[in-house]
Amino acid sequence: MNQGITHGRFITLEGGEGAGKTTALDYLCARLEQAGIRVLRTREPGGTGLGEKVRALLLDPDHTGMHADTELLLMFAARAQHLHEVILPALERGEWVICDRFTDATYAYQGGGRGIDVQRIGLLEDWVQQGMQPDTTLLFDLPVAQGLARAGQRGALDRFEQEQQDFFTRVRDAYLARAAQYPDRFRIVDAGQALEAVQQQLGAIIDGWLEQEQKCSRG
Ligand code: Z5A
Repeated sequence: MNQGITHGRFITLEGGEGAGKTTALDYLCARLEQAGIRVLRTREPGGTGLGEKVRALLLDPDHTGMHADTELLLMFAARAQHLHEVILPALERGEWVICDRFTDATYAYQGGGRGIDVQRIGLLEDWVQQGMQPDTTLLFDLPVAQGLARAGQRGALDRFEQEQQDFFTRVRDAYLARAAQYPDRFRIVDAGQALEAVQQQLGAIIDGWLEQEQKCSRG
């Protein structure tokens, strides 16, 4: 995290529906813990008692009339609590925080998907995060139809999953635009491949992180 805190690492996982983030989190956390790194696994929206209640409000398919601004503000309300209660304290303890979605999801879903002006999102980002950004963001990218087919095998759809394919196409485009805008922070994972091939890509990324850690600890 680049706000003067030099210990701990803040890694976020992003992607469209069914991209395999949750599956990848198990693998990532296990590999890092095997290497002796203290890992805190969390998610957005959610990650705190209060945030999980906000998540339930956001995903509830009964809330068909939720205004896009309400959705945006609820995302950042949950994020403020998550940052102060969980993420920042863990980084200060030297832990690696691995978070399933963060603010890039807001740019992708509320910006790309809902069409909210990115400058308005940026105002809230500055207010809540005060310059704080993830160290690394892994973008799990795959064709929209492939992701929807994977996610569709899970039964009842939440409020976001009920959106149409063009919504998810805008989400994917917005994610790819973010990755192009911040190439130093983003790593794109080809999530359309079979699980083993995805894990190979992740393995190479993790090896790179561990090498960096060794160099830092040697001074
Ligand atoms: N949201 C937002 O709008 N704005 C914001 O700022 C934030 C979030 C933070 C909840 O997120 C919603 O919140 C989300 C965006 C919005 N919208 N939706 N929907 P979420 O992350 O909790 O929910 P999700 O995106 O629906 O997660 P997901 O669909 O579960 O995707 P995933 O975690 O990336 O996938 P997965 O569960 O690991 O895998 C899905 C299935 O595919 C599962 O059966 C796996 O076994 C299978 N899978 C995984 N990898 C593979 C490979 N490589 N091959 C074949 N099958 C695979």
